[in-house]
Amino acid sequence: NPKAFIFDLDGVIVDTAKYHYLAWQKIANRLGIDFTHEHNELLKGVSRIRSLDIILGLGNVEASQEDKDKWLVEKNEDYLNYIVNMKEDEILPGVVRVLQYLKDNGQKIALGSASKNARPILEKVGVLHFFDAIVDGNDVTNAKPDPEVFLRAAQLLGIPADKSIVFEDAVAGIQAANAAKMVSIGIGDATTLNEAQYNFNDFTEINTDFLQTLVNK
Ligand code: G16
Ligand code: MG
Repeated sequence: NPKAFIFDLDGVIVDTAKYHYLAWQKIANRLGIDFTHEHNELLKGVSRIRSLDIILGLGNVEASQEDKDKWLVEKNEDYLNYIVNMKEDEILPGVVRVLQYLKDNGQKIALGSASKNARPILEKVGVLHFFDAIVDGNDVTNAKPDPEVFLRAAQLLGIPADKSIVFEDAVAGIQAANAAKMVSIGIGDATTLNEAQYNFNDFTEINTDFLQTLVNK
């Protein structure tokens, strides 16, 4: 019986945070808001709308809904200009090997992301064909740490939650996986992601023995 392997996008498969940062910075600069790399960390795994509110909060800027809607569109258009230039070499180290191993061993693979741009990004970096299901920011009403995105992914794959494994780089994503009663695997700083059941700095540290253990669990 196959297991469901569910991947977050930003910070797990690709580092799109740097493009989000550049696009948000243009909006922030125009509004006179100091928006640093450290501030950008607060936006990881957070929805687009919530990200704008956080940035406006940093500068104590109040804005009308009309202005906010306009900035959200501008930000995304700018972000997409970076995305169209993404290349296959922007896939994070070890990811393709893990996807290929799971595929070769008959496992089910899904994406569980907050991004509304998930499909074009997966296509751009050439891994879209690995995914049996994609659940992204267009499909869910409750953001991580709510488990909705991962539960929906497992459901689409026809695999029970307790036979599902989640790879995540954000604290809220690990909490969502735990709330779904799935195996949570933190990718990144183990201290930050200490709520995860397993921790790795990146996918190069995940060997086939470990993957096989997950498959046999
Ligand atoms: C990603 C990023 C967030 C971004 C969100 C929405 O989440 O980490 O910074 O705000 O997607 O992205 P978009 O503006 O493309 O809809 P994830 O869940 O893939 O880590
Ligand atoms: Mg992420």
